[in-house]
Amino acid sequence: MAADLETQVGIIGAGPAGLVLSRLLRLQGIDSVLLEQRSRAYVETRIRAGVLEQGSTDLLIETGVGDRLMEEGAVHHGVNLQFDGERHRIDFAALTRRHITVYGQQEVVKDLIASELADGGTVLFEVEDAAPTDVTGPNPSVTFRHDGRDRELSCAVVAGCDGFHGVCRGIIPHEVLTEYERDYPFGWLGILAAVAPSTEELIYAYHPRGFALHSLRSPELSRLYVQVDPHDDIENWSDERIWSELQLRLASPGWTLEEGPVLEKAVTAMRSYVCEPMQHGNLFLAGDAAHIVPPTGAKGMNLAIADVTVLTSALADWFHRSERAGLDAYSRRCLERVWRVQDFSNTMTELMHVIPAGDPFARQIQRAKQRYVATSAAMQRTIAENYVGLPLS
Ligand code: FAS
Ligand code: PHB
Repeated sequence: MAADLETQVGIIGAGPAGLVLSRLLRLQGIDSVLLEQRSRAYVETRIRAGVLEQGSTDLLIETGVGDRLMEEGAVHHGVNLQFDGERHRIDFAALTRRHITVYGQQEVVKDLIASELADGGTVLFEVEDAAPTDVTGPNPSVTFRHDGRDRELSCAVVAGCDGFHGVCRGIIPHEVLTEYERDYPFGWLGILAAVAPSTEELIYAYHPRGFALHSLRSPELSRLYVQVDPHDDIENWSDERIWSELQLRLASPGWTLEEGPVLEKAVTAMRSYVCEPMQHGNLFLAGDAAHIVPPTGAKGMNLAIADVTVLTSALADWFHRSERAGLDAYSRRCLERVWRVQDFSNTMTELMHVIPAGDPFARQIQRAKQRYVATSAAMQRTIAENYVGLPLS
């Protein structure tokens, strides 16, 4: 089948990684085509992450897709870590002079898709069987089906932005791939509730019954999570049971948690994963296609954005100046940040969760770490600088 579509960069996946990459490439005068398996409505309503590092919001604003983010996003200058009912505020402003913004991932996706289409970009939704071919040869391409037709996208580079369950990582031969994995012995049950947040800043709470998180989405919408067994069935969790656990785990003297109708609820397993390298020939993985972090550090979406800023710089060198050094160093450069973020996400996860059937020694170490967080400015600075995000390279 001859290619019936041609571009410079074929992007598989229209999540944060693929969409930010397409935007950044456009600003570099590099053409791309986005192939997404789901519908536009699905990707624009899929509830996921909620926290943007300052580096991410600065990038979205500087690249012209941050207008609604500036209007509707909530800038936060601190976060609360609570241990056994005692709340400790990590003061981002005093410790880092940087901030975070709470703005749902689906809103970021909406803004990026609108921008891409307004600029005449090519985003094909409901694509089936996308498959990179010849990524180590002279004629890379992506074959796929769309609107009942077999099609082929000819491109110089394929960007695998298709998430953890995508197809691109599988293109890298096993003999060159190293995979690092850690499955946590718990998951998160997350709810979206139609009630005004009971807090102005996020609250991460350790409680003997399990971790809980109070996040936000808007003045009318709250996003909350409780630690559950990773194999627990959402059917076991009535709205009443969820709110009861949240009341117990988030309780703090003089503070009230307001309840409201639960609009959505789901259980998400928690894992860490990294594949090395993140590239093979002219295939480059970015975002969840290459790595997964537990959401305790609020990093998944931000790490995807960091990857594609590195990839864009390397592709600009290659397409504009025929210099391939940046592409050859892509994995190495991304993985430096990936492992820093893995460390932070793992630290936050182990600090805040009840380790099921954990050994008493480990619990004492956890208590000592919690006390250290509560009392040490140095430790609070460490948490603050990682949470707001290290500057994008
Ligand atoms: P994504 O998974 O977002 O996007 C990949 C895209 O590729 C999807 O649209 C998918 O439909 C498409 N795709 C997959 N296979 C394809 C194929 N074969 N052909 C074409 N398209 C294909 N992170 C946080 O920081 N905080 C959170 O609270 C949080 N909650 C999460 C909850 C869930 C249920 C999940 C799964 C993830 C959560 N994450 C969270 C992590 C999440 O935000 C990711 O880090 C972020 O979406 C990464 O973005 P992408 O790499 O673009 O991957
Ligand atoms: C969210 O708002 O969905 C959220 C916030 C912080 C996290 C994870 C999820 O660490």
